[in-house]
Amino acid sequence: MPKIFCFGLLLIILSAGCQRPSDKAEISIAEIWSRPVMVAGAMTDSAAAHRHHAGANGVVYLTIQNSGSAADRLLRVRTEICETVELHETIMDGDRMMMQPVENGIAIPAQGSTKLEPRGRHIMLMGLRRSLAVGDSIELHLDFEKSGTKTAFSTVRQP
Ligand SMILES: [Cu+2]
Repeated sequence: MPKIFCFGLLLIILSAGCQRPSDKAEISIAEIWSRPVMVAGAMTDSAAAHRHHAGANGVVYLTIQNSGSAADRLLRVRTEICETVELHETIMDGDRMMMQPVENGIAIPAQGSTKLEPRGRHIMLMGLRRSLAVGDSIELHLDFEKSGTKTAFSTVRQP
């Protein structure tokens, strides 16, 4: 075997041994659900519904698990079901509960999980294009800083 070939092979074996799985985030989505929302007129006249009910909003709650050894971050969410999507957190203004957009995404710790749940952080579906009925499934594309895009389906159910 030529010397140069042996050296190349050795390099490949060494570099394979040097791979560090510890530097990766391993994201999975669990317990993903949405509240039902009636968008009046959505079934009969979609154009009119769009004009009159563009303000109808939906919500998505979920648990994001990270079995990897690097932290990750949910940056944004995309879906066809509404006009825009925002990441929100719930804050108290005196005894009034309010929502505001989350700055810089939502962190998911290494070897941990982040829960978006009622009265806390959530994914806000702004300007729904149709009603969300119990049993419906909403396709969502979640963009993570390290893990790229994950597709998940939120099931509409009663809280
Ligand atoms: Cu909100």
